[in-house]
Amino acid sequence: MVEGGQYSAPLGWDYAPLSEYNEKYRGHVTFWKFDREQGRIDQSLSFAIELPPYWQDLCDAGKLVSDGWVFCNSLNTERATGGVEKGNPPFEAGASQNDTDYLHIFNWKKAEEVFKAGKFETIKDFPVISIKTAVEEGILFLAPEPKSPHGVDVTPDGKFMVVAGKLDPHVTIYSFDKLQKAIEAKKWETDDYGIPVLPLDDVKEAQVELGLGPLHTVYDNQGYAYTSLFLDSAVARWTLGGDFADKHPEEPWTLVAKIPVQYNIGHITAAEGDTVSPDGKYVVALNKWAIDRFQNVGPLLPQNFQLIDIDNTGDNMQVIYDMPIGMGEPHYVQMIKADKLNPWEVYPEIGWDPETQSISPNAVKPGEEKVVRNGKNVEVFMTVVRSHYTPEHVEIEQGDHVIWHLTNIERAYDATHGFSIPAYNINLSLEPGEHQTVEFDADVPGVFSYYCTEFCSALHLEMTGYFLVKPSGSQASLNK
Ligand SMILES: [Cu+2]
Repeated sequence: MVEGGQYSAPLGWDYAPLSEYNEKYRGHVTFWKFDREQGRIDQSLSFAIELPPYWQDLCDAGKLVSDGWVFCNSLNTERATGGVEKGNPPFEAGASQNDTDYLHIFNWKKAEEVFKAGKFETIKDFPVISIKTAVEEGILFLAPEPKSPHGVDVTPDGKFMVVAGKLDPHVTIYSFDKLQKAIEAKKWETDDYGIPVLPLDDVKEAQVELGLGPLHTVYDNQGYAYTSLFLDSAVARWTLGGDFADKHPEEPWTLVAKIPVQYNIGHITAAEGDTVSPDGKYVVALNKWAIDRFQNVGPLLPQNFQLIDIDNTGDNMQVIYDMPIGMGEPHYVQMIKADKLNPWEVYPEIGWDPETQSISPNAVKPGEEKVVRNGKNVEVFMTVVRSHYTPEHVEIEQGDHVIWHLTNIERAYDATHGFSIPAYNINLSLEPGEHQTVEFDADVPGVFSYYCTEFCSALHLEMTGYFLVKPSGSQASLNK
């Protein structure tokens, strides 16, 4: 997994004044090893690459022919350091002076070899390949890209990298083949840090003028690309070239149609559009603003998803569904075929602990419910089923330490129960077969209802019990 560092700073969170920005501040990209078997990041096989203090942003991995390579955008190659309050140009102006920023091109497979050969420094316990090593080993190259880019998106065949510069009305398409030829030809200048900069004209395949504020690009199965246009509030459909040129009737690298969305689209997703075999049919526009699209229910407006039917050629795209979402801007969405999901309907066995993915040793069987006291420790073993808890009375003393085991013994699909003791801030959801244990000190005396928080049957309100906490004995109170 590849992670751009975004804003530059001295590596390892060291201090350095902004006057030493060029020398001491650095960008970086981190390559996290993902262990598929464990479903976890393996930090022992992860490393970073030191980069100039440009702001490395989004990345996309190569695939098929470009497998083993990674492409990352950057902005603020001007190395502006802000300080509007001191009379300096604000970041937004200082970082937008140049016509181009740098596409960062990494040979990550080679970087992994260099890392495994021990050619790195360790900064705060994390391995970092230096710029110098990355250049010497042929891991890192730059190419100019239109100013203030955001999305870099590799085409389904892995042969092209599409970059959208927010302040340029075009998308720029790089050819992986041309990048390789330019690298082999070693015809380059270098940036201030000695990194090869491949000439744009040598590596560019095409530029397509789409409109204002292009951000991100996704793909369908008919050789079309779809780019979000932030300022136009539109989705642009355009044609891919290369091997895709036979899939559609239009000229390659041509704008075919634009469909308006409401309002200001940011990210965009297509059905399996990031893969080597996109599904086509649908695109979702992830809109950053909703403005007057929905009823005003207060200053925080919803954001907005719009589903676009793209299952037809030419300019017949249609917005077919409009959905407000009550959260901040989602930054990535993947649309995958539902038949790829194969979730459990209920947990595999009664007493299942979802955290250990096994039957809990404290799982409670029907007929074996009990309350066990051991000094000040009280363990409750409880079953949960429509529509009662067993036991329905749990009586303890103030100051007891309570370990409460709950097993939902349901085997019916969707038969979820809740368990709540609000005064003790306890609130569980127990899916069919699930086991949970909660542990707390019963420091507040009184009578507390515990009850189910899922409407599980006509007698759901009757699914309750009493948790009785007797005040500490009068003798104990006198002793205080
Ligand atoms: Cu219930």
